[in-house]
Amino acid sequence: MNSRYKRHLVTAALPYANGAVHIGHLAGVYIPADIYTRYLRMRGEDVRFICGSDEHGVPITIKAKQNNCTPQEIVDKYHLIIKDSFERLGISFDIYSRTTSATHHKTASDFFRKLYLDGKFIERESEQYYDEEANQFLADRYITGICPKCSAEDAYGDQCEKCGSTLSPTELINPKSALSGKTPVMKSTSHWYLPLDQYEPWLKEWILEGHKEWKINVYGQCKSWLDGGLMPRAVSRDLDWGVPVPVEGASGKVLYVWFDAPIGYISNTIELMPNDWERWWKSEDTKLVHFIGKDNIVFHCIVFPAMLKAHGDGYILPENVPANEFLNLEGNKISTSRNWAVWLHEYLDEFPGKEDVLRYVLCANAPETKDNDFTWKDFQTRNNSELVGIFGNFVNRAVVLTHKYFEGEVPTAVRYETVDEEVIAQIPILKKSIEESIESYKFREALREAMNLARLGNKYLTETEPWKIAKSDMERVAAILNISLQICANLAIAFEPILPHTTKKLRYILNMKSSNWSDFGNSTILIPGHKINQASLLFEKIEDSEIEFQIAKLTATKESNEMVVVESTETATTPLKDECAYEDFMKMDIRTATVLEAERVPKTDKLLRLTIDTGLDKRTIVSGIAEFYTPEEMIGKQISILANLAPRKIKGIESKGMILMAKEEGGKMRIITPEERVINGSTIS
Ligand code: B3M
Ligand code: ZN
Repeated sequence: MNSRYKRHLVTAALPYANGAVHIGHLAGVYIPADIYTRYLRMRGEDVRFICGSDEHGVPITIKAKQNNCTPQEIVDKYHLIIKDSFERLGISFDIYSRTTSATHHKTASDFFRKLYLDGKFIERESEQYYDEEANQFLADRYITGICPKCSAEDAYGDQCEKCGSTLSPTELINPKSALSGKTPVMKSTSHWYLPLDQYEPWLKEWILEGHKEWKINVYGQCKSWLDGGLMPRAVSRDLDWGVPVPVEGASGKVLYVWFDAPIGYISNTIELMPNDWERWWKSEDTKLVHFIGKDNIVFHCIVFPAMLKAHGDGYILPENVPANEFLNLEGNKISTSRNWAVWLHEYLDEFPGKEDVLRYVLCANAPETKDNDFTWKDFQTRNNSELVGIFGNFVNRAVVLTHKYFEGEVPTAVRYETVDEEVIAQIPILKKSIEESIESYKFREALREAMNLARLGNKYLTETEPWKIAKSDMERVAAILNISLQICANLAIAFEPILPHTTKKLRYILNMKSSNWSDFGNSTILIPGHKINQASLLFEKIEDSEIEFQIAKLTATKESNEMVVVESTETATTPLKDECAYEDFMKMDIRTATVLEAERVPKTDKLLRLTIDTGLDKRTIVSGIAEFYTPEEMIGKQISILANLAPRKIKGIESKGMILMAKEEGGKMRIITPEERVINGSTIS
């Protein structure tokens, strides 16, 4: 790194604490940011990696309303889930704090006050919708009505989800307050605006002239905003959740979430280094890089820099803003509200020890230049044929052969042949290419090059076939294995930023104490006579059943999204049964379980034989649902069962228990699934 910078401040977008983190967030922001940061640290650079939860904003208040709880309860819940899952995945933040912290409230408040006192804002009156029953102004999301473009019934004040149009609340036909259902009235309110138009010439110069090296998607978005002409933007809102506007007579107003959130990068740095933070934020020796998703570009490249500029006080600006595009899931847009996602915390529970597989696949498929698709099949293939088949296989062969022929000691290479020299020469070339890729934010490319090192090793072993010459020429075998082990040691360094859990294992196998980037490229990292440990598998094969389970989970999501419509149009019901004593009901042991395997019972139309996990045991149930569900659909579904029904033999198979079904008058049956996945064996009462 020949850079002019003395230190690196790396930030990753602050996730909203109104939901968990999913693979789209990871591929777009957190995995690239973590690779970049780990790489810099390995190079001995002075780095701080800053993140935290974004805990303000309307989506959080809406989620709280839906859940009948306070916004604080919502953010407390998701902050913990997010923080914990990042940690388990090995995202190496130096701090992961939150914007409800006292430090953040003070920092954001001071920031606003300085701009206010310096006369950087303009104050404007405007007419906005007000709910007279709830006594509050309505944020755009709190107003619903008929879309003026496509006539959809339930468009929001800022957007119609049906046709995708961007709207303003006054465009909605027949607007209703989402709080009371009443028709809102217009009322005047005043807000503070940051006059972005005044910063336009400066921004044009700084970005369009000064940062032509930014990624095309980032530069292009900035250019189109700047060419279109900037307008003053409101930085306050009428809301009771957020950082209060620190100005006399502004009660009931808070800072707009996009004003306070980026200040969170500063507050979290202050929390991390209370005495030293200014050196990081106010020195031209610091390189500031923001990792974000494409929907955040305008805020990080235009609004936040204008805020920093307005503040004065020597704040530095980002040197780069490597924003990614979006990741889709199995061909569909990831959606939190429709639960169309792979949630990180669920992945970590369902694939223990496979943190790096997710890191690998999401880096390999990162939507760096265009939207990309994640599929479970691709996940399996990349694991089985790349991680297991190439990387794991090579290391395993080198280590096993070293134990077989040299009792686990690195042998001496007395002489190199041409093929050896060629392989050795490749290592520093790959190193250089990995460095260039990471430093220009091309992480897929870096991963591909690191994998090429493993490919190189594999090919080398396959071509030189040391096992065949072991009888005749041990000196040659020694040279080959020495070189193979050096490649393994180089792999342990090359992959460290991308697959930190795996390289830790690999370093243990090779008995390497540390991994310094400066050793990378070297073919004498492990000295002859150095003792290595026994081989153990770096990666395990992922079976079809594991993938089927995941696909079934998604299929169930899809169905439940569609099922809502079906249910609400039907009315037929069966008559009520006679009264039942509570004690009688309590005799039934009703629980949740998950279907592990499903197959048709031969020579029947209606029966499926299911193997289920009840949390207590694995058992077989025969159920008459084959008319309604195929075996494939049932695998992975969470169901409700009567667990203590006396066992019965059905078609010669012992069935232990019964699946509870919702049965329509017409005979249609659907399984009963908990609204959210719960632990198997949870009792139902
Ligand atoms: N919470 C938006 C998002 O997660 C927002 C990022 C803030 S970064 C300062 O897309
Ligand atoms: Zn519409």
